[in-house]
Amino acid sequence: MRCNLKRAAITLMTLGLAGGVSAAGLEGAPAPFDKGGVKVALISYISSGDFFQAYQAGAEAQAKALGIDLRVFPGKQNAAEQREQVQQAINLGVHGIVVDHGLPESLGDVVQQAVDAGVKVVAFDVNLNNPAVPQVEQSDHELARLALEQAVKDNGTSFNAGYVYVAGFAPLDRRNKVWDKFRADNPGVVEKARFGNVSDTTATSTADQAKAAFTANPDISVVFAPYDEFARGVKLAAADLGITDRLKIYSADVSTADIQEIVEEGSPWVATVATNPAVVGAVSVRAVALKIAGQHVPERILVKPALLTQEALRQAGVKTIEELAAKVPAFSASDAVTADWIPAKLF
Ligand code: SR1
Repeated sequence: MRCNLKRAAITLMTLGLAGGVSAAGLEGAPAPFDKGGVKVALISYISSGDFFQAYQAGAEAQAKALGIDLRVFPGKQNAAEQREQVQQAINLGVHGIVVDHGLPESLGDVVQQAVDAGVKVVAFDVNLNNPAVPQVEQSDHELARLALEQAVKDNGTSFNAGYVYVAGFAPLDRRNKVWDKFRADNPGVVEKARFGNVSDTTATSTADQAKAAFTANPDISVVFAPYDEFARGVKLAAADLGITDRLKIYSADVSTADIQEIVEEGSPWVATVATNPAVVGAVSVRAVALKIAGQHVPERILVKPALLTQEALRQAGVKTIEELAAKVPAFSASDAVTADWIPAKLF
């Protein structure tokens, strides 16, 4: 199912490309893109799950449109391996590296080695605190704010909540700041349980934790689960315990599989706030391409998310991410880090 999703994303995204790219280079582009042979490494910390597969598909489609030879280093949630992959990429002689998530403490020095070697580096969702490394992110504060505003709209300002969080991941830490402020501003919101897990089995491990949390706290009525794998886990737990009718889940991220889980009858997953991860992957590659071409890239590159409620998705009859992209402009493209020589029309 997930492989099909990725294939569908790539097929869609490679149709209708602006063209002009050949093995010899990209017509009208600055050096080194005019001659071709540009190598970029995409080094991920996590590769499993819909978000990261779609992100990679978007990066691959944008790389193809730019004539970039993109080397993908699959993430296995292994910080030591990700470090080594940065070193391998430097040794391969890549022009650029996109670092997708990871732990800043294990990446800082090797990324500096890459920068010192003249490699252009862009980070997605990992704070490397390096002025030479622009950061791509999804406006995580806005994302969390929109989800929590919807929770208040549906449930008022007094409810018992479950919260899914794992510290150390930049997007989750940014969303957590909004959760902390939200609770301070709304003393009627009580965090009864906090749990979470990020691994290659995030959803099922989170489900086990959620079951324990719901059993110990049967009065939880709202769960803030700001990562789609967390939301899937919570939904699984609620179904196993037979409590879907007294729970509402607010999340981040969206995929075709998520849309199906949200709109299905009786689903407790009532809202998510999301970007199209394929668009974020494309933005990351454009950012590194601009840096390789010696052009200006802002320090922070934001891709704005949109609120998707269960009600709105059902009303619109949207069943897939492609249908969503056709209806919500932000899901088909971003105007972040573009240039007239970059083919950016990916859908
Ligand atoms: C473990 S971090 C997971 C998050 O990374 C991306 O920012 C996605 O939005 C996902 O929620």
